[in-house]
Amino acid sequence: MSCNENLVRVGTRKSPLAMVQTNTVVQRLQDIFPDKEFEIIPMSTTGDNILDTALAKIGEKSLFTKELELCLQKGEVDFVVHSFKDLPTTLPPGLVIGTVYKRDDEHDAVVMHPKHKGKTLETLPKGSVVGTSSLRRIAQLQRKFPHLIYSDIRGNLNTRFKKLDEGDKYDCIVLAVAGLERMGWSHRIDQKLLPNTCMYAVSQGALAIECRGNDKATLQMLSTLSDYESSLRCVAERAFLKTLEGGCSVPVCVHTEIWKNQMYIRGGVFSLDGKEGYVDSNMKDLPSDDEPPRKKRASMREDGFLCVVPTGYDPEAFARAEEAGIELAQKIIKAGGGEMLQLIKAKMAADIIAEKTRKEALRKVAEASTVNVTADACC
Ligand code: DPM
Repeated sequence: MSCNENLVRVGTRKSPLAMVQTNTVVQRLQDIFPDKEFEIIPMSTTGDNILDTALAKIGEKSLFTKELELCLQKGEVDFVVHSFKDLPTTLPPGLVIGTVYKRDDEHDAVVMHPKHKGKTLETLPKGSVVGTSSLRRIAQLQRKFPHLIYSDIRGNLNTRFKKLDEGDKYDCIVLAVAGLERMGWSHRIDQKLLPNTCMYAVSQGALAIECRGNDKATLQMLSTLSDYESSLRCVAERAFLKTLEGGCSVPVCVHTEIWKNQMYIRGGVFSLDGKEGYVDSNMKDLPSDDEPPRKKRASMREDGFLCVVPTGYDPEAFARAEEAGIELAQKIIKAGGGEMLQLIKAKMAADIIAEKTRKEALRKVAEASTVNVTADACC
C-alpha cells in the first residue's frame, strides 16, 4: 500500500482492449467507493512484445501476465485486471483471484473481409483464408469446414482488423465476441459461433482481478464486484484445463451452463492437426437451500478452487464446480485423450526448442554481419 491510504494502484496491459476492460472495472469501483482514488498503471508484457512468433511456439505460459504479476508481488500495484482466459491455471505464490467479474458473451465470432460481407464460414468459397492463431479454433473449425485454409495472424485487435481490411491475405478472422463488443465493433460480427460449431476457450469473456492473498483491504473492496455464476463456471472450466494440461498449453475447448442447481460442463481436447479429438460432458449438483446439513470440507488446499477466492459465497459450491471439471478431464484422459496429450506435449516442446534454435541462429548471423561492417569501416 502507498502512503496515501485512499490511493489504489491498478496494473493493466497497455493494449486498447486491456485498457477498456480495466477502465470498466475501475469505473464500477469508483462508483461504489467514491472516496478512493484509482491510478491506472499500463505495462507491456512479453506477449505484446513478441509479434513474429505463433503464441504456441513461444514456450512461455504467462505470456500476457508475468510482468504484471511481478509488480503485484513487489507491492507496486494493488490489483491487476486480466482477461481471465489469458491467465494460467496456476498463479505465482501469494497471488489469488480476488474477483471474477460478470462474464460477457463467451462465444467466438467471424469477422469477414468487407468483400465477403454477409457470408458465413459455410458459404465462403473453397480455399478462402481464415486468420487465427488459436489452435483451439483451428482444430474445431478444420473439422467442420475442411474447404477453408487456416493461417496464423498475430497482433492486438486493432492490428488484426487492419490486416484483414487493408490486405488481401485473409478472407475472414475469428475473434472472441467479448473483445469485439468491448471495443465497440459488434457491427463487424458476421457470424457467431455457438458451441455446436466451436466451443470457446476456458474462461473466455470473463475478467479476473488478481491481488495479493494477504491484502485483506483489497480483497474486501473487490468482493463487491464478484459474480456467482461466472465464478463457478470459470472454476469448473479451469479445473478441467488444469487437469488436462499439466503445465503445457494444449487446444482445449469448453461449454458450461448452470441450470437450476446443476453445473453442466462439456469440453474437448484436440490433436494439433485437429484430426483426433475427445469430447465428453459432466453434470454435478450444486448445494441447495433444502439440502440436508453436511460436514464442512476439510481445510482448503493452497490452490483450491483454482486460486479463486469464494468471498461471500458457499465454498461447497466452488468445490463442486472444481470437481465437475476435474472429473470431466479424467473421463477424457481415460478414454484415450491422455495418450494424445502426451504426444501433443512432446511435439510442442520440440517446436519450442526449434524456434529458440532458429532465433539464436538468426541472432548469430546478425552479430556476424555487424562485426564485418565494423571491420570494413576500420580498413
Ligand atoms: C488466448 C487465446 C487467444 C487469446 C487462445 C484461444 C486468441 C489468440 C488468437 C488464450 N488468449 O482463444 O484459443 O486469436 O490468435 C485474447 C482475446 C481476448 C482475451 C482476443 C480473442 C478477449 C476476450 C476475452 C487472446 N484474450 O480471443 O479474440 O475476454 O475472453
